[in-house]
Amino acid sequence: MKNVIYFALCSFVLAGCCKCPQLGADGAGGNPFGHALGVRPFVERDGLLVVEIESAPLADGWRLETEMAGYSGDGYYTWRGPNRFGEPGTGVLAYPVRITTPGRYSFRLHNRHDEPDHTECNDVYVRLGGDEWVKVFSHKAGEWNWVSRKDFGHNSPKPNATYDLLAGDHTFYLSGRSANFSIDRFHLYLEDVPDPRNVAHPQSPRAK
Ligand SMILES: [Ca+2]
Repeated sequence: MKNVIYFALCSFVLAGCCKCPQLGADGAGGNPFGHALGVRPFVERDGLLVVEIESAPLADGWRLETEMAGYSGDGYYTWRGPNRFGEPGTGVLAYPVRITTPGRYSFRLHNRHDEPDHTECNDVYVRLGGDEWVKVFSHKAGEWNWVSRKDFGHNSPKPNATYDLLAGDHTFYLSGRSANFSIDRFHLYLEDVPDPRNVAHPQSPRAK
């Protein structure tokens, strides 16, 4: 009996509890270190930094799409690989940034998912430099939105995503987690920045 329970538990964990429909298994592999090396960083100005997701080369499992209006830039990336619950580091996208004003930055992903159950298919992994991967999720479904909360597990606080950043260069990494989750751009901003989540903000310039 104990073995049966163990097998059932393993199957549940391996399959993930998400009901997201999945396409194929093309999310496997990819460059685990992203493409940040040799890429000029985006430069923060006046406490705001704006980066289009599609500024990074596509990694396995992500697709550049344009079907859902409301995005900015040339499109958005959708995770078309399989669910990667408990498996960060697949389809790594790398975004080098240069901070000139140190402080506590809010991190917001302009994102969308259309799963009727807003608790499903709603997340991606985020990592700053060599830190741990953290699941960042949005509970809003059916529209582009900026909800970006860190999830440290069941019964843990789920705060809005923030990062304490020193002046200098950093790299943010994203990797696929939930099938069909779409990401368009991200903003990093200090508390006193006016209208910080407006998609009309242009992408930040790259360092010379
Ligand atoms: Ca975009």
